[in-house]
Amino acid sequence: MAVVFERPKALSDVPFHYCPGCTHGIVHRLVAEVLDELGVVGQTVGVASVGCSVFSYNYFDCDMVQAPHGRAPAVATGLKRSLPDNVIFTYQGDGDLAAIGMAETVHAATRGENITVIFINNAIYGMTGGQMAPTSLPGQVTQTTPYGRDTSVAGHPIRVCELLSTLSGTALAQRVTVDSVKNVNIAKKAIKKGFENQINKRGYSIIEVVSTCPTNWGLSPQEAMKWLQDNMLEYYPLGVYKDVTAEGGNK
Ligand SMILES: Cc1ncc(C[n+]2csc(CCOP(=O)(O)OP(=O)(O)O)c2C)c(N)n1
Ligand code: SF4
Repeated sequence: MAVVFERPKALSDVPFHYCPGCTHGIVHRLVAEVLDELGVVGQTVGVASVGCSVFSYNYFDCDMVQAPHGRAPAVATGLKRSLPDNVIFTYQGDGDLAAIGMAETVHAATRGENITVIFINNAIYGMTGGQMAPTSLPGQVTQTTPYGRDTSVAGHPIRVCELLSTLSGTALAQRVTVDSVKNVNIAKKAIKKGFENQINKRGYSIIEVVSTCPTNWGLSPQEAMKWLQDNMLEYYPLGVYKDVTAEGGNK
């Protein structure tokens, strides 16, 4: 019988612990499919961060390092510089990348570190119970903004791709989501481009995936996907913010 669906080789045979409706699992699969297609699993080192995806080191069947507290880009820098022929990626949430890890992120990008960054923006701190993240939307109710995020007190959400696209060392800054088959396919292409950039030594690539956290948003999986579509995509428009391979360089 023809095989129509199977687990990517780059994923271990370990069940995910993610909540129902959480998009971490979809993105894990896309990264694994890309590693399989590029034939680089045996030479890849992933860097897990803090947050729900800390356990990604159990799921990706390549070498993994865990870098707490936003230091994933710094650890990835060291790995890539000492192992230039290996493929190095980080997998980071918005609390990790855009709060405690923002300095490392900006400096790795501006140095043009030749790494691939998978950035999961679910507008909240998932693992620790739903506190406000730098990416939480204006008015969004979280554990630490029970009356909604007041931008006059808590500031405005950070648009990471727009910010990093201004830096010379950034090769690719693209925002995608995984709310439909069409968008899953676009997301996979972007992730593949991010890894191909690294193989071709083009510099820092970031793929931001607008994601769900049904558990901490207090919504069902279906409601969460609709909330993402109705609220997040307006503040975080999908698209390519910088692509050095595009005609004319930047966009
Ligand atoms: C310096 C520091 N502050 C706080 C924490 C606690 N902490 C662990 S995970 C996390 C939230 C991570 O959220 P995010 O990166 O958005 O990932 P998610 O769980 O939503 O996937 C926090 C605050 C920590 N580990 N270190
Ligand atoms: S708490 Fe949120 S981010 Fe974490 S696994 Fe559950 S749905 Fe996903």
